[in-house]
Amino acid sequence: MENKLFYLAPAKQWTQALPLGGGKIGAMVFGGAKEEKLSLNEDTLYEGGPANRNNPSALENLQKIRKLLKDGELDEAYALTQVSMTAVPRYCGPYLPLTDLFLRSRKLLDISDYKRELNIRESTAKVSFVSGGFNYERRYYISNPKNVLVTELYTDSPDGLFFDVNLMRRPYDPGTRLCGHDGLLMHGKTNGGMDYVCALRIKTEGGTLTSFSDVLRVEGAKKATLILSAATSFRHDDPEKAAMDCVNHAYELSDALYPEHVSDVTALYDRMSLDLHSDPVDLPTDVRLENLKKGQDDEGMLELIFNFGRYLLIASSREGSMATNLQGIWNAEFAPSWESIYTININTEMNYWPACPANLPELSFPLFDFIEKMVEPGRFTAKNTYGCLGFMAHHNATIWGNTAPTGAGVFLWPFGAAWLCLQIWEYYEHTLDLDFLKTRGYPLLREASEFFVGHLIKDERGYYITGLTQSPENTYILENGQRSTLCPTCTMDNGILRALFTYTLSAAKVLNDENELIYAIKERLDNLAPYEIGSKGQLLEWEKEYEELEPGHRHVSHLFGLHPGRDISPRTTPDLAKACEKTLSLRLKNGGGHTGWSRAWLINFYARLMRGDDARENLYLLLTNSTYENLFDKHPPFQIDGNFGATAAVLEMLCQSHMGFIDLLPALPSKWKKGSVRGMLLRGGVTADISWDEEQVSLTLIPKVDISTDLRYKDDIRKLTLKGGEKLTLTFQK
Ligand code: FUC
Repeated sequence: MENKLFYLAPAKQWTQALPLGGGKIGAMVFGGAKEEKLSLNEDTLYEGGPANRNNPSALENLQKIRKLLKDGELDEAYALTQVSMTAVPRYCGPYLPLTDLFLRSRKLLDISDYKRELNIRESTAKVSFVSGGFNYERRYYISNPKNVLVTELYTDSPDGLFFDVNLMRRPYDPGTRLCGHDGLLMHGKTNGGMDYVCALRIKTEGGTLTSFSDVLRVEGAKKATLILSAATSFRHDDPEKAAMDCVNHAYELSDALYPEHVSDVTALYDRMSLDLHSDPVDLPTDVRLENLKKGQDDEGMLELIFNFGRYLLIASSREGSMATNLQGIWNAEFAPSWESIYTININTEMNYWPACPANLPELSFPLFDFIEKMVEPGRFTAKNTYGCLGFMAHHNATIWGNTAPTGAGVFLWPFGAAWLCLQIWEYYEHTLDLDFLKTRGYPLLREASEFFVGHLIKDERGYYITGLTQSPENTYILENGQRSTLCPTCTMDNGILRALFTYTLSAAKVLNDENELIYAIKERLDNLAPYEIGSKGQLLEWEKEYEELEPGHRHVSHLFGLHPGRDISPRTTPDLAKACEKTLSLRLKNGGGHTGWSRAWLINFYARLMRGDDARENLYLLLTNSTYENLFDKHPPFQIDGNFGATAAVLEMLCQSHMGFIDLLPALPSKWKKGSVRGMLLRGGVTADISWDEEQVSLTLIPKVDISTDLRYKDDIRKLTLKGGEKLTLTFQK
């Protein structure tokens, strides 16, 4: 069980620093002995606001653009979308850093025995070193229940601790002032008008606490505790009060804070565990990563990257927090790549792939809150851009639920809300939370489907298509040389529509909802184009076989039906599964999998194709090519989706339940001779513990309610009737 990252030197770069998160507050701990820096975030601090960016010319040009695309006039179609459909203004404001906390130690001598570690089970960072023959220790954590970052400093030196603290962040340092005799308060305002506040208080044992204009100075204390919180006007009318209240409350609690924090996070983290029976390796994490690059096997690192994804979700997606953006909640740049907002043509969805199977289903709620934020703007866009009912979103969104087509190149993709809504059904299937489905989930699914009922048109083959879409984010080339990402239809459209319609209909059945809309959804579902196989044996990405501009493109959108969709499986559609294998090998041959998230998706594909050795090999490639020293996923730059995608993929390798039966160890790599996974959550509300060695596989299932299901291990198929709350253990010969 690998639950620790450790290093023998402070971080020099942000991607070496240790991430901490309490859902709303995020911190990156650099760990310098003499100069410590914590790079801070607050999850609502974004530039911009809830603007209506829908292009008023969109609707009147929609049919023209559809016709141009149908006629192969790709350049003209593209030019018209650029002026008539793209959002005004085109881009959304970025997610912003909050500030940095600096802690400058004084009177330290030479430093030795330095260690910096992150315990991901307890969500706690530690720094320790020796100076002048005495021990110095720091402990850092972010309490979700109290919404505070706590930094505790301790020394056994009889002289005590000497350090200065301030909050400062160039280039837009909003300015900090003193607050009382032991506090600092930083106020700022974004260009969009959002107020933000960071508040800090220091508590000391012994010594003195003095202040300069924007600096607190501790001298001679045996122990010191820094308590910090932050808030913005996105959530609070009075962010200063909100932040100060959290700090003051935590200040009074002192010793009770840490145990509360540990039980809060371990209650989530300990729900499951993975053991690959790896040999223990007592080397720093960065050294282990280097060893992997030299070709060494270290399955412990696979355990660690798996657990790290669970850790990051617990740290960044908690009740009442924002949904995780491209960087979760961690961002140090004022102009981050892709604004570090929500790219919803795979990235945000991937963030939530592990939530249910890793037995953290309730961590999906920030995503559901986010989808609900999109409903009003998404109805407006549906009506004013497409002339349809329902709600929809394009490929980008902000915390204000922007649904207008953002950006210039790849924006006109109408499936953002549809794909996000699939998590609703995943959540319901894993938890059987009927109340949620009825009051929140189903209305969203139904309205997302309603948009497409109105929006789809029939093509000459008699199939429903959108008539204006893209296969994210690949470019096809016509024989006349015109090229575009825009197209009348593509394979991914049908994959998402099949999933959306099927889940909506399943939910309607559970809730006994039957009406005209439900019949219409069914009719659309029955008239979607089938999958096609191309001349190379590959799954076609578009309705015809076109030349692709980038045959190694990082997106593999047409394989949506294999994962996360459920149309294709080696168990039920072996020919299509073969075509998916071929597609993957073509992509990889042409340089595919080069971004972290793309590699993570490949691993999920291989798991669904039941190719365990390929899945494992790609996990190693993710670690060697696309992982920073602090284990953050590397696009580059840092993008968190690959972390979450990797965790989800490991679970897909061990047990699947998406095809209506339990598929035990479907993609077990041959090198994983012995191992176990405990506490995995399957669809049907079943918790599974699996262990295996070279002779035998053992499975224990605990269902929430009575259910009947088929269970499959290789070709051994059994019918099971499970009693709610009762354990059933089965064994199989390996
Ligand atoms: C999509 C991807 C990019 C990147 C961006 C945030 O556009 O194609 O690789 O992940 O989202």
